[in-house]
Order: sequence, then structure tokens, then C-alpha cells
Amino acid sequence: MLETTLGLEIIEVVEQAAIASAKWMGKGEKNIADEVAVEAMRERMNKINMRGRIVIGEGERDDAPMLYIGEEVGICTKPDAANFCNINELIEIDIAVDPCEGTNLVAYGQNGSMAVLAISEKGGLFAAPDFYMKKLAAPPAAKGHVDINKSATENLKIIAECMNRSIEELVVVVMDRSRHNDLVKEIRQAGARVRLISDGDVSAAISCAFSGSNIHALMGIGAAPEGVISAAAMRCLGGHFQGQLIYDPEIVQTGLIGESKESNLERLRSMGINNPDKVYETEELASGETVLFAACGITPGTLMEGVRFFHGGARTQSLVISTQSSTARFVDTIHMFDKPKTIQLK
Ligand code: VTB
Repeated sequence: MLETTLGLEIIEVVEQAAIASAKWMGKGEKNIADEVAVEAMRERMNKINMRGRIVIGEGERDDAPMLYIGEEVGICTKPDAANFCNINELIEIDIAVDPCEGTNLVAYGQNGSMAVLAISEKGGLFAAPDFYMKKLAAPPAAKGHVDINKSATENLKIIAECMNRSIEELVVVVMDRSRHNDLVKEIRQAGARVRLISDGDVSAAISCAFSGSNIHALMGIGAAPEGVISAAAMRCLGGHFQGQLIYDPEIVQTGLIGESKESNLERLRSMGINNPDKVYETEELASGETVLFAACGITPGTLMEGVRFFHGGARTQSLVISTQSSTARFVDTIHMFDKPKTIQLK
């Protein structure tokens, strides 16, 4: 039900966000590249016949004018919704969005940015705090065999075994941050090859589930909300994903993560997270019975093309997956901004 009603529309949601953001590609303006994506995503989302609530978005209501956590989206959340929606029949859904995942990548014209969202029934997505998360993603063959509590070396041995190849044949994506210096050393020592990325670990995590992507693991610390979105995709694809919240600013070294370890722990407790060191499994981060995930490339990436503009239009490539279908649907769309005209194939 969730899938049939929303499947096609959420493709348009990510497409519109990607097109808006791609107009700012290479302009060195990461905040604008993000803002326009947020606006476009919200506008399209509000045309969908649904009762949605943002659980992962642009931040708390006071800091984010749009797509803030708790914001209601969809036609059927309007005050007069009863006049045009069959409210009792529509299930309430939770939505995690990242309209411009990899704002720096867009601003500097680099590969790997995309517009993404995940949807589930109410309560089906972990409302992660705006903290960091230690992540481990691996291919479906290694699911449940690797473990974030094991060392990188041990996990690489396991992945190699599960994939019937040598460690030298594995590529691990790690975010290029000083906090990962030891991790990178260890991976190289174990024999695997490292792909350092400046941003965009959602794309890296999902790529592990696609054979042919030449990415076999994602290791290291990125943002927690992005971890939930990655987990949602991995739920649909059967890949391995585990996450553990990181609340100690000293471990992260870069970025904002509250004032101190103690104040962060206090914040977690106030959110009802009493075991801050818990390792979250994919099925806990994206626990819903039905989970849908959609992404559209903004700049070119491992899985999707970026937005390509031409006179009077643009072409996009998106990916839609869900727990209800065993398909990974890549959607290639030509958007005509002007009235219908010749559609160019190549
Ligand atoms: C992480 C990563 C994201 O930004 O949030 C990163 O998960 C920011 O990390 O994919 P730092 O604070 O260490 O710079 C992204 O790369 C892009 O949003």
C-alpha cells in the first residue's frame, strides 16, 4: 500500500531536489545548494496524498525553517484535509530526508552528491540525534558475519571469505578525516585498498550492496542521521549496516558535536537513549515493516548519473528500492521545463 501509492511520487521528490541543487553545482555556495534542494523537496512532498512527518531533516524547528524535525508534510496534514483526504484510511508515515547529501560536493562540482529520502510507517525509522555515528557497511554476502565490534582487520578477513576473494581485492571507503588515521593505516596493513572520500558516506554505504560498484565496505565515523538513511537503504537491499553513536567530541575531532562528552550524554538521556554505546543493527535503525528509499544523483556518482541540463530541460537518474519488492529500480527521467518539445535520446 505504502509502496504502490508513494513509489512514483517519491521519485519526483528526489528528482526535483536534485535538479534545484544541481543548478548551484560548482558555484562554491554550499548553503544555497542545500536550501534550494530543501525548498524543492518540500514543495513536491506537500503535493502528495499522504500524512507524513519528518523524523530526520534539516534540524530542530528553531534552526531550520523547512523540513525541520516534527514538520508535517503531505496534502493530508493540512487543517482542512478531511475535505479531500480519506484521513482514517491513510496510514501515518515517518520520513527521513537529506535533500542535498554532500553539500560541499555540489558546491565544488565533485562526484557523489545526491538527494535522498527514506519512508516508513510511523515509528519505523530511528530518530537519530544530530550526533556522529561509527558505521560499518558491507555487502549482503557478509551480512551478520562482520561486526562493528571486531577490528577492521578481522572484518576484512570475513568480507574476503564471504566474497570468495582475497583481502587485496577489496576496496574500503573511509571519510578523509584525521580521526581515521589509525583506521586507514590498519586497513592498508591488512592488505585492502582505501578510497578516501571528502563527503557523502550514504552513497558509499549503499554502494556496498551493489556488486560491480567496486566498493566492498564503508568504515569510520560520519553523521548519525545519514546513518539511518543508509540503514533504510540497506534494509531494502539486504546489505550489512551497523551504527554506534559517537558523543565524545575528542573522538570526532572535526565538526560540531555539542560542548562536551558529559553534556552530550545528558542530551542523549533526555532523548530516552540510556545506553549511549549501543550498537544499532540495520533492523533497529530502520525497523518499519515497510521501508522505502529513493535517491537521485546531483553530481555523478558510483550508482547514478548526476543531473544533466540541456536547452529547455534536464535529465536525471534515480534509484528506488523498498522492502516490499525485490527490485532496484533505476529511473532515467527527461524533464522538460518548457512546453513539450523534441525529446532527445542522447
Ligand atoms: C558526514 C557524512 C556526510 O558530511 O556527516 C559529513 O556522514 C560531515 O563530517 O555524508 P564532518 O563533520 O567530519 O566534516 C557528509 O559527508 C555530507 O553531508
